[in-house]
Order: sequence, then C-alpha cells, then structure tokens
Amino acid sequence: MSRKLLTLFILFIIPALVIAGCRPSTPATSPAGGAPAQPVVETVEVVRTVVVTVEVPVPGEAPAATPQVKIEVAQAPGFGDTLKAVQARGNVICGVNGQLPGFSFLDPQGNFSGFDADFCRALAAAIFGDPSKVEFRATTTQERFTVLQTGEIDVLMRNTTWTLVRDTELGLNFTATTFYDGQGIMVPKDSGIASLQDLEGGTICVQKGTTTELNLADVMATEGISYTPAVFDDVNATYGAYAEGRCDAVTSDKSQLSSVAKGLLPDPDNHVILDVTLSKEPLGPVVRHGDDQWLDIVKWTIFATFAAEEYGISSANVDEIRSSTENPELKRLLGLEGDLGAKLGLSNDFAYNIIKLVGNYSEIYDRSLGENTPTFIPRGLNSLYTNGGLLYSPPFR
Ligand SMILES: N[C@@H](CCC(=O)N[C@@H](CS)C(=O)NCC(=O)O)C(=O)O
Repeated sequence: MSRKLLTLFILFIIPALVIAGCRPSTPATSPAGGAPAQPVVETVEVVRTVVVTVEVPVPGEAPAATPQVKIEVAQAPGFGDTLKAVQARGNVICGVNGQLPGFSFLDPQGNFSGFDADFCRALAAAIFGDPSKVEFRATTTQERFTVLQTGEIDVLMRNTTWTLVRDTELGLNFTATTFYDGQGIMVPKDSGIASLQDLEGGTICVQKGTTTELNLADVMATEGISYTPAVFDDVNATYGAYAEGRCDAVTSDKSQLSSVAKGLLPDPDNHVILDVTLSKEPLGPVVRHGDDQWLDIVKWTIFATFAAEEYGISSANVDEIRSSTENPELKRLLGLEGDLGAKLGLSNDFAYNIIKLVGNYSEIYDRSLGENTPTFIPRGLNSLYTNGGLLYSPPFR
C-alpha cells in the first residue's frame, strides 16, 4: 500500500450575501390603488459548511495514482424528510389522474392500472423492494399542485407538463420526463375539419387550469383564428360536452385525446386527431422543493428503467444477467458493485428491484400503451435515444 488513508476534516464556512427581493403575492399597488408599493429587499447571510475528506500519501511513500477526495456538503434542512416519512408510514402516496385509461385508471376491481401507476409502483419497488407499497390518490387538474405542496401526496405522477412557472413559483421540482407529448386537437371524423383554419368561428372544448387552455389561446391568436373556448372543470365534463356535440373540437395532450377516445368515448372509431401539434408537453413526476434526496430518488428510479431498456435488461432476464455480467456499469446498476443505492438512501439493489418487480421502460410502456393494448400509442419521441427518441439516462456511476 503506497498511501495511508488519512482523513482530514476541513471545515469551510462560506459566508455569502444574498439579496432577497420579496415580491408581494398581490399586484404591486398601494392599498389605496395608487402608486406601486416598493418591493421589500432583505439582506441575509448564508453560511455553508463543507467537509472535505482527503486521502493523503504516507510521507516517504509514492502517492496513489489518483488521490481520492470526498466532499460532504451540509444538506439543507428538509433533506431526507420525505424518505423518512415514507418509510415510517410504510408506503408512498402517489397522486395520479385516475381517469385516463393507459396512464392511470381505476378499474372496477379497485386497482389502478396504467403507465403512470406503474411508475408509482417502480418507486415503491425502489424504496421497499415491494411494488404494492403504494397508496394511490386520484387528483383533479385543479387540486394536483396543492395536494403536493401541502404534503398530502409524496409525488405527483399525473400527465403534468413541465413548465418554468410550475418549476419555480409553485415550489415544485420536475424530476425527469417519462412521456414526451404534444397538444393535439380531436374532431368527429365526419366533421370535415382537417386543419386549425377549419375551426374558424368554431367552439373548442378545453379543460380549465391546464397548459392546454393557455397554448390554445396562444396558437389561435398567432394564427389569427377566432374561436370560442368552452372551458370545463374535469375530464368527464370536457369530453362529455364534446361527445354531445356541444363543441366542434376538443383539445388536450395527444396522449390524453387518444386515451379518452379509445377508452372512454362510446364510438372510438368516429374521431380523428388532426395532424397538427400545438405545443411541447413533457410529462413526468413532480415533487416538492426542499428535499433534494427525494428528488434524486424519483429521478434515478426513472433513469433505472431507461438504462435497463438500453442494456437489454428486463424483468425476465435480470436474474440471469445479474449472475453472469462482467460489465462494470451493469454491476453498479444492479447493486453488485459500488454503493449507488446507499448514496440515494436506498438499498444497493434498488434498481434490480425496479427491473425485477415492475420492469424496464419498454415493459412499462408496452403493458399499458403498447400495440397489444386498446390504448396503443406508437413510441415516437418516447423511444431510447439509440432508436431516434429522447429517452436518455445519465451514467450509473
Ligand atoms: N399536461 C397538461 C394537461 C393535463 C390535464 O390535466 N389534462 C386534463 C385533460 S384530460 C385532465 O387530466 N383532466 C382530468 C381531471 O381534471 O380530473 C397540463 O399539465 O396542464
């Protein structure tokens, strides 16, 4: 051994001045409605404690090829709270839609099925080694962010688009995109409507509180098409009105249009989704600001499903690959080497459990949205980057 594992604990106190500009939540006018109120500016001092552990060579001996430096950053106060609460409770509370066949849908037996529901199960498998340790909570579009902010749910897995405002002002963090979507328009097949322009003067059903409502207004204004929005509170009201012919078209994420048409409308073959995409709708799980460990756990649960597909590891062959692989990345992913799981606060076989008990991304996708399902959606952008899609896992190292 050419070096001695001496550990130096170096404490850095890094003072930093942060100017906190507090924006009033109400419009910046004086109570009397006169001149705008001055923003409140506060100066606070932020102190960061960083512990650096260094391996130093023994005097007189040759240094190691690559000295190892380990930096432990003092974590913010909420770090680790969510996992602790989830473990103490014995399940993860997952907010889902509950009304979207193929994504999350409550069947008559009382089970939630679908793509989003399976990502909830993957998270439970990562934490407990048991995909059944999930409490599903159906949420409406209107309440979905509030129930996450107030801690009623641990994670939101519900056709929710990543936007800047949601990522910042709402105090939320988007983890990783599980489904790349775009907004579409659905019309009755015999309507003769083939383009956005054909909707001039028409009525379009849309749901309140969605990116859909905002994008529709943007696109129609840009294209100079006048229309009347018919705005509804939930999925049943929106598509109910469309089915009754109270609007000429209905607009939503394309995945939802297809899911609703195939799963909920009485005459699925009588509707078409126009060949136009109004927006980008990256959908994925959302967590609260303030607990980076939980953010990492959800993110790396998703990445484990991408990586498993990329490496050809499935629930069917994971045991065989685990007992025979010599590939270092696969050994780390499957918990045979290294301590990647521990770094997340989980057991080292967390990814193995996800793959074994729930499956890789393509298994999860195919189970609910694959060719042999009534809610089939071609993979398209949701293919691996190696197949021309956008799915890409950072390295397991
Ligand atoms: N991805 C869009 C739309 C999501 C959305 O909420 N879509 C509606 C239309 S299908 C929905 O899920 N409604 C179900 C409900 O409100 O219960 C967003 O994040 O705003």
